[in-house]
Parts: sequence; structure tokens; C-alpha cells
Amino acid sequence: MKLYFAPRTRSLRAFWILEEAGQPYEKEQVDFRAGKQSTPAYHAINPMEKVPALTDGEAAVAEVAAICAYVAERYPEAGLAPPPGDPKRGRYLQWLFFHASIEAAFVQKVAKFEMSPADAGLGDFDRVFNAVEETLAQGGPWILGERFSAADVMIGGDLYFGSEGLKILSLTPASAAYVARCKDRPAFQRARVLNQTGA
Ligand SMILES: N[C@@H](CCC(=O)N[C@@H](CS)C(=O)NCC(=O)O)C(=O)O
Repeated sequence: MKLYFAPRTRSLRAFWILEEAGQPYEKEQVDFRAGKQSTPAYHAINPMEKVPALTDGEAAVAEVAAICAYVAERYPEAGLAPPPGDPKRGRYLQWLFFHASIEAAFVQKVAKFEMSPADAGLGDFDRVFNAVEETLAQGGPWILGERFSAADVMIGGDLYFGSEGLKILSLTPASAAYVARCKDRPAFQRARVLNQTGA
């Protein structure tokens, strides 16, 4: 596998899931700030021309949530995804896909965009984070309960980004403890260094 990344970006979670998987991978820095990813070669990997993106032989996948799902399924021995048929599978998929609602909630907050919560299909800021916090307040320690999964890379990464990156999210005691558990993971710590420098 090869990860296309740029330092100090949403590449963090791609590094994190790859470090959790514990398998070797290559990395290639994309200098999007200089517009360098707008090459036909990179466009073929990610038509959005954003980072991160991952290639695996002839396969290519972009969007962090999809990268997390892909890596978890590629290396089932790492135990990062409840397999089909497992009762936790439904909630696992729900929390992975919930990243879209969280991103929309961040945009809503930053842009001070008001919309009827009932009409906004992706939810509104308070309702989105109440749903996450209500689940974490059940004791966790992870979003699915006892078992850490790729969904924690997404939800933990979103709470970390919202509270420490964008600084628009106040964490409840339960979600602050959850983010602290995520940050304690050696794979997260390696990913944070990689996302800073690429080295
Ligand atoms: N929805 C994308 C978002 C990726 C994204 O916005 N990446 C930013 C860096 S954090 C980027 O590549 N920006 C450069 C650009 O948009 O040209 C994902 O989940 O991977």
C-alpha cells in the first residue's frame, strides 16, 4: 500500500489506521499547497485532488472514512472491524458513515450557518455531537463498547480535530476521557508524528 499525504492535514487518520493495522506501507508526500497534486496521475488516484489517498496495487481509495474501512477489511487479522454477521457490524458502519454528518456540523459551526435541524439531512451541530456523547457516556471505553475499531479512528479523530484543531467543540467528561484514550494509543502517537513531518 502507498499513502499519499500532506503534513498537518486530515492525513492523520490515514496514518493512524495504517499504524493500527501494523502492516508495512509506503508514503508519498503531496504538496497540495503548491497545487502539485493537480497532475493527471494524482487526479486518477483521487478525483477530488485532496489528501489523503491510498493505493493498493491497482486499487485506489480516497476519503478518510473509506480509507479506514478499506484498511480494516484488508487486514482482518488486526481486528479493526466487526465482520459481517457480527452484531456490532451495524453500529460500526453507522459510526464510520457518521463522519459525513460530523464534517457537515463543523462546517455549519464555522460558517455560522443556521438551518432547521429537521430539514438538515446531515443533522445539526448539537444533535450530531449529542448522539456521539450519549453513546460514549454509556461507558465505552470505545464507540462500540469493549472493542476498539476503525470507527474509533474516525470518531476519536473527529472529536480530537474539533476540540484541539478547530477548537469549536467543547468535550463533555465522557468524550474528553475518550479522546484521551485515543491519544494514549501508540498507533495514534506514531501517526501524529508522521502527520507532522512525514518522517
Ligand atoms: N472529505 C475528505 C477531505 C480531505 C481534505 O479536505 N483534505 C484537505 C487537507 S486536510 C486537502 O487536501 N485540501 C487541499 C485541497 O482541497 O485542494 C476526506 O475525508 O478525506
